[in-house]
Amino acid sequence: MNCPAKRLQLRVLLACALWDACYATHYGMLFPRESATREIKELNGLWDFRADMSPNRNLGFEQAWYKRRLAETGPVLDMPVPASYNDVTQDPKLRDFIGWVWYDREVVVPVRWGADPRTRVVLRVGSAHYYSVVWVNGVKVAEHDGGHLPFEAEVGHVIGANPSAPCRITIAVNNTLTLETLPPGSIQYMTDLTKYPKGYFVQNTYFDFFNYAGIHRSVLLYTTPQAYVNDITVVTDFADSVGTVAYNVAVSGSSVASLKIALTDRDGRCVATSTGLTGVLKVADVMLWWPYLMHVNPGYLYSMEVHMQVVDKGGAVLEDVYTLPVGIRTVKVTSTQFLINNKPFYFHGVNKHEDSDLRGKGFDWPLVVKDFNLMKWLGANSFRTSHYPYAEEILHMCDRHGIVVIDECPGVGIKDIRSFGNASLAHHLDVMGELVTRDKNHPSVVMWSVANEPASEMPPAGVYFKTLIAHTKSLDATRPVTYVTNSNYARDKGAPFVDVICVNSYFSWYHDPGQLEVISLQLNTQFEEWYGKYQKPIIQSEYGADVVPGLHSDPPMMFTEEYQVMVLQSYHKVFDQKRKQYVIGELIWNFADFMTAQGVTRVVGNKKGIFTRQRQPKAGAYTLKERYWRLANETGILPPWTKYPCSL
Ligand code: GCB
Repeated sequence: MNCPAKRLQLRVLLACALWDACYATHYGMLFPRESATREIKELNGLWDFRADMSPNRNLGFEQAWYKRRLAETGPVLDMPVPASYNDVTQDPKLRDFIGWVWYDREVVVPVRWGADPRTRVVLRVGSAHYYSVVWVNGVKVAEHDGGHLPFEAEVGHVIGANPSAPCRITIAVNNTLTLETLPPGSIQYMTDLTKYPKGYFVQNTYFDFFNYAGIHRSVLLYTTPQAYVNDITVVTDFADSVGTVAYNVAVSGSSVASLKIALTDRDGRCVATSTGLTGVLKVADVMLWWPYLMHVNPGYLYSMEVHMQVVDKGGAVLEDVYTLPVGIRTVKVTSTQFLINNKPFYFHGVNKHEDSDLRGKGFDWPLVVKDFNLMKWLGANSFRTSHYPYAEEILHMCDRHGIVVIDECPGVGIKDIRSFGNASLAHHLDVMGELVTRDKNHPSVVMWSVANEPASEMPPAGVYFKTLIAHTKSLDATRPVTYVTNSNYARDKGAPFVDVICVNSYFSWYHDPGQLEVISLQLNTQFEEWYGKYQKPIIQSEYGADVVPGLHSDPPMMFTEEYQVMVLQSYHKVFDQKRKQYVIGELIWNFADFMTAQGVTRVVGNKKGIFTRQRQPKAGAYTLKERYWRLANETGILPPWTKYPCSL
């Protein structure tokens, strides 16, 4: 046997043996997909809505609003789902509301769903910010702590009680942030009655984006058989021209299931088959998954069809079919490089927010498609999901287009020492579990980020991040883990545990404002110190400057288009020296302007976008576009359809 083949076999054996170590949790949150055995009913559109404006925000629970139609409890508003509720009315009290809001609507469910005892009916909320309680026909079915990640409940038993009756879904959502939520926040009561009315309180947050709230992603009902494919995990590898997909399938509702697994290529040709809950699919002449601008054919995906059959106690055959897109690729980190498929990958990308006019953080396909078109126009090959997990539909787009993702959890603004306590850590570990379970199969996701700019110099930060990073690695041994820092290299307690240093800096903006000439020296010092101390590859995970679009000055002054261009160019000169050594990426802050809380440093939001909030380019966008296409030309292979350089 030749060496690469032997190495591959060993790696496959290792992959099988390490299943438990690789993916310790198996509570299954497969993205709902229709199949021959699964149906979906989308519940998006207008819901009735009522904010609980009572002084203690608890009237809804005291009066049990979930027991009848919300419209019978008092005045309701039309509220679109998905959307943040904050910006869709003219009411400042609703824009800045803190506390419980209530949604409800009636749904017509196919009678056979409720009537058939072999059908499992699941209600799924893609995300609701922040704390949610869900009832179906007045029966509580779910409670979930945390925005940005999906949660589910089996509701067949409630619907089945009266299959032909309309089904009322009520969702109460509370956006209050405390020192133990992620992100953390605190409620402050203003008790000086000479300055504030009685009972006045504010929500303090320690992050720089608006605390949009409501039902932000799709609400769905979907079916599976009672015995069903609950989870699938794939780990991919290759040697020479042979790819491998080591898989593990978790089945629920039956202990004996027979499985047929078939992997098909893009043209629908079956390239590998298997049976059994765990196994390895071998793919000859493999088409690897490559990032955008690194290969002529980026984002190549196979389809893995899992076909499960069980015979239930009554002798009836139950079948379930689930098809998972699979990209075959590897990720490795050395002390100076980030390797995808063993080739150096340089992140030239952006940081984003889920944020837009009117919708706030509500999922919106036109916005998603526009943003992907803009990223590709820019020549960006990657982004970070600053500062929370994005919608799964966005990750599917990344898989298909070859856009590389640093997947960040909502650990942003951990600044108060009380947010390093046991309860906070326990919740943080849970959230990482939910995130890894949701996103582990996306080839586009190449690294986990467990936090953004925590107070990593505080004494408890060392133990906190050591535990959190070790836990994340125990959930997924196949991807590097980082957190994003901006603190002093020598006092950063978590840095010894990360695989890649991600550092944010705003030279000549927050420090030495207006002094463009100091950027190159200070940035050079930053890189040398971090690398000198840790010998790990570094990503400049944020840099930038605010621009009020249309403001100009020469010589450049802060907030003008020219100043942003100068900041970018000054950083780029240093990146160009250091990327020959250990700098493995640069992510601009930010892709687009976004809304923040009101404050004296924010002019209707953060204006560091290279695009406006309406996605129109500022001068900085052209500077970056020119650079990113040049970088792509040097380091990658441009797809044949690319018009570069004529399109510049
Ligand atoms: C940062 C934060 C980001 C802010 C940005 C800024 O370091 O990570 O959330 O928006 O700076 O513009 O201040």
